[in-house]
Amino acid sequence: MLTQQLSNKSAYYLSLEEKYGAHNYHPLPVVLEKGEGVFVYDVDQKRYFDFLSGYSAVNQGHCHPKIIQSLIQQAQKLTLTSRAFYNNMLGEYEKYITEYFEYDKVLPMNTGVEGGETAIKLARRWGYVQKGIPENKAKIIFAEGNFWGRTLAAISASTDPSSYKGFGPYMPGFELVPYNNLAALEKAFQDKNVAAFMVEPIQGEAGVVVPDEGYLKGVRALCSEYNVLFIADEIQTGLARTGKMLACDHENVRPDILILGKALSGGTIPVSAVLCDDAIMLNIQPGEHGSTYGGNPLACAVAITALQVIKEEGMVENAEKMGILFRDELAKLNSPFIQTIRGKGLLNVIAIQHPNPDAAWELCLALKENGLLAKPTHGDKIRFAPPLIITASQMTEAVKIIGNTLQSFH
Ligand code: PXG
Repeated sequence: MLTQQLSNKSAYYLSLEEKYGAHNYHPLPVVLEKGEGVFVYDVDQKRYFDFLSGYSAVNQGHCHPKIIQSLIQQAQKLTLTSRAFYNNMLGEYEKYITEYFEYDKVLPMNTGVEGGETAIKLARRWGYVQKGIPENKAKIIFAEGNFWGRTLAAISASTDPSSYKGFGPYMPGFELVPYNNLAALEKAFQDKNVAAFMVEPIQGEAGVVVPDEGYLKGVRALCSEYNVLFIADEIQTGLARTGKMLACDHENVRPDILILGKALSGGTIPVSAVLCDDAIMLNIQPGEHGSTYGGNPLACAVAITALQVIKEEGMVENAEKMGILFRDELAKLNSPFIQTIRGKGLLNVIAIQHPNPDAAWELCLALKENGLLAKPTHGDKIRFAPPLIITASQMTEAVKIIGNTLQSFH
């Protein structure tokens, strides 16, 4: 067993979590203590390529110097006021992010799932006030295989039993349609009480499911035709991850409500944002929604810099280029264990074909031994999503590690 190679130090930290922490995760047995750019280091100073990037929270690379500098500078000045008072960072951030993404307004939150909740509240309110949906009748449509977090509303929309099973009762007013199926969506839209369709432009947790070309354009057209809001959950796909600033940009569509999170703070603190135009945003009045930490000055300072460096350092272009290099090099390995390679930009996944049902997990353990961290998902898949600052020579070295690991894999 590869896990037997754990150092005493690592074993100690594992045992602490085992004894004192809830058992709600099943991590790879590696204990990290430092991160720098595309690399992380364990407690024994072993270096690894990080090919998970905190599920795309660390797009800008670990401990990006400029982001950390903003974090430190603002932390020494003012961190939280609550929204009971104004602060000198929130307005600047609101101006910056709304101009960056070309929406009238932003509503700042913290975690991704709160962004999702906020988007749905905005859509329901818009449905009642603007669309004329009768009270308490608003419906929100989701796509099967969606993942947007762990709150009761999020799991109520989930089709994954490990998310929802045993946590009922569930949120009413939610409906599901198959992903990547415009006919089913149009059918669902026949109901006049539908306020919104919330969808990931590429489904991340479902296993990097890329819809057919034209799907997002079709969603946009149907939403416009039936007066339904198009909510794009770009928490994982946004901020340059897929080789465009937003995954919706691949089809040049503009959602009515855009949700961002994760890399909005470059992996430092939880920062999420919901963006939309006045006709939607201004239906919520003072006191009707908020969060203690939402829009705190520390988050605002960090988010401005996290967005700045994406543009300054050309991360969109690099993600696109390195993604192509990665998929090409991986295909060249010609490994009998790789069944499929798919993805966009630096959000990629491979499906493993192997008689052993635990092969993907075993392979990730072997990759770890060889200095590359990735996490299996849905049994047979492995996601590869390094920070977007990865260079061509680093990518080549990383693919070599994957190739060598596959070669000695049985
Ligand atoms: N939307 C998408 C598309 C996501 O991938 C969320 C919303 C929720 O974000 P927060 O910040 O609330 O986790 C995600 C989160 C986990 C886990 O451990 C979550 C994600 C990916 C992997 C693991 O719950 N994505």
